[in-house]
Amino acid sequence: MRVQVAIIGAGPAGLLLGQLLHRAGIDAIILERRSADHVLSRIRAGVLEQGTVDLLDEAGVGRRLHAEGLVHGGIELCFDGQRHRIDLQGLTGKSVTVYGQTEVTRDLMDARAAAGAETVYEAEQVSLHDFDGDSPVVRYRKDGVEHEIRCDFIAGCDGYHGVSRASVPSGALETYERIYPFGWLGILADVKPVSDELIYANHERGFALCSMRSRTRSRYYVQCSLDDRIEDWPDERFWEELKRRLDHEAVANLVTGPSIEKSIAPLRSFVAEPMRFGRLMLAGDAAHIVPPTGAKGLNLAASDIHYLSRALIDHYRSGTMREIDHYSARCLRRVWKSVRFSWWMTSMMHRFPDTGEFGQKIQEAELDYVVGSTAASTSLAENYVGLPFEV
Ligand code: FAS
Ligand code: PHB
Repeated sequence: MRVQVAIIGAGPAGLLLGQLLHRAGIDAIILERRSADHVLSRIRAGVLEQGTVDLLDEAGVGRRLHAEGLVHGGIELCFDGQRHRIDLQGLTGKSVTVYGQTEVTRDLMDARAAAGAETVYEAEQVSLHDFDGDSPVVRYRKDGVEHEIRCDFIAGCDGYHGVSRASVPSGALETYERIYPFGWLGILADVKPVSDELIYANHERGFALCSMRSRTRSRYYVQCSLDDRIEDWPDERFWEELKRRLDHEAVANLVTGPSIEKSIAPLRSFVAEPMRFGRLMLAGDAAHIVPPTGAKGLNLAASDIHYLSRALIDHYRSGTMREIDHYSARCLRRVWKSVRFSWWMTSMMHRFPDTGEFGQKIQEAELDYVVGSTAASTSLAENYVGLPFEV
């Protein structure tokens, strides 16, 4: 089999790239290790930057997003028992849209099926070959049969644990990593959200986040120990701990109920440089990971696909590699700014083992400065709504 682009991974990065290439008349196949149902079962991101919304519109999958997504003009920071609103819209002229990654993925899967573009689910033993030359090859097994795909380019959209970055000779990669000494315990519950906008809470007991998926489905997180297991956190304990980290008004308004999903996610910052090796380009979590505090992971994947789709389209229209040659540097400039913001928000909002009483006072002073300074609030706001896609 021969295609122009072989995409590894049917998460948001791979599906969005497939959709943008299809609309440009470029032939791409997607190979996904898991089943479509498994991919859709993952509960992940919830906040979309305006740039991501615009890209989904460009991909022709914005209808449900605009019908069901919740446009938020602000977020709230809760510390020292008080909530303070950051006016994203007033400070930047931009908003964010609350619309779950699961729904983004579903919309992209539906569009790809409607277009008749091929996705091979449950593709086993995917392997990448000869991407340092002009004729890369991808091999995989499906239902016990070996397959080989010849292509012009491979897009490694297979996440942090994927095969793409692992296929790059180790000497060709520089990696940067910071692992955080805590995790996020998240639950999904069909209860009314505690507030109209997201609440990020700093508390001496640890971080908490009040988010949502709709006006009737809430998403909550509390910082937890990396030693914790799901069974250590029955619903009752979760709700009591969340209340201890929120302000009085939020506690009074909190509607609790049975969790329909519960998971613990470790937090890390990770970047692999460069993001291109010959005719293999990495995108999304395959190249970088951020702690979810800044709501950047999914949006950075979309950012990479903004650059990668334009570079591939330019190649097939111009016959040159001029945009592909700039792909990695363009992505990394925006990636590192998002990595910095996510690290900064995580450092300001969480309880570290060495935070102590002095560290708690410093965090509260920083938060007090941020909410009291137009310059500092604007800096947080313009990073949160998403920095521009630079050319
Ligand atoms: P993904 O990991 O989503 O997709 C990669 C795909 O490749 C997967 O479907 C995988 O099955 C497939 N794959 C892997 N290896 C393969 C192989 N060898 N062959 C074929 N296919 C292979 N981001 C936020 O912005 N906000 C959040 O709140 C948030 N919460 C998160 C919670 C958790 C537990 C995790 C793990 C991540 C969270 N993220 C969050 C980040 C997350 O949303 C990612 O940034 C986003 O999924 C990135 O999309 P992709 O790059 O497509 O990678
Ligand atoms: C979510 O709704 O899952 C969410 C929202 C904002 C974040 C992280 C997670 O910063």
